[in-house]
Amino acid sequence: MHVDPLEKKWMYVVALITVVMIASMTYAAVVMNLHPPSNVETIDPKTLHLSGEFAEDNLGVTTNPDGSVTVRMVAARYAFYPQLIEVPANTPVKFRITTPDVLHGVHVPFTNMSTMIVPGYVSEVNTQFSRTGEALFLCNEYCGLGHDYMWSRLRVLPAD
Ligand SMILES: [Cu+2]
Repeated sequence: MHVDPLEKKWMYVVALITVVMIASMTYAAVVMNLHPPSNVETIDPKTLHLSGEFAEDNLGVTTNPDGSVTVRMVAARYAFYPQLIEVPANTPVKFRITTPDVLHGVHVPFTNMSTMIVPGYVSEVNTQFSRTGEALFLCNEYCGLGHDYMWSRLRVLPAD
C-alpha cells in the first residue's frame, strides 16, 4: 500500500501526540494521585430535605473527632445551602453535596474543589485549603435561568 510521505509524517505526529497524552494522564493518575471524584452513593431526591443527613438542621460544617471537617450542603435552584461556609485552613475537608432538583456543579476558583452534583447521588470531595480568605462557591453546570446567580461564599480561616 502506498502512503504519501507527507501523510506518513502526520501519522507519526498524531501517534506522538497520542503517546504524550496517555503518558501525561498516566503520570497524573499514578504519580500525582489525581482522580476524578467518584462516589457512587444514592439518595432519594424527593425526601432528602425531610430527614436524615441532608435535613436543614444537619447542613453546614461539622468538626470530626480527628480534627478534620465535614461540610454538608444542598444545591438547589438557584442557591447553595448554607450560603456561607467557614472552614479552617490546612485541615482535611470533606464536602458532601446533593441536590433535590436538577444537575448542578460546584467550583471554587484557584482550588481543586470541583465536582458535578447529580440528582439521586451524593457527591463527595476530599480537599484542603492552604490559602486563607474568602472564595466563591460557583455553580458550573447550567441549571436554568437563575444559574448566573447561583453561588455562595467559602471562607477559609486560619487553622487556630
Ligand atoms: Cu447552575
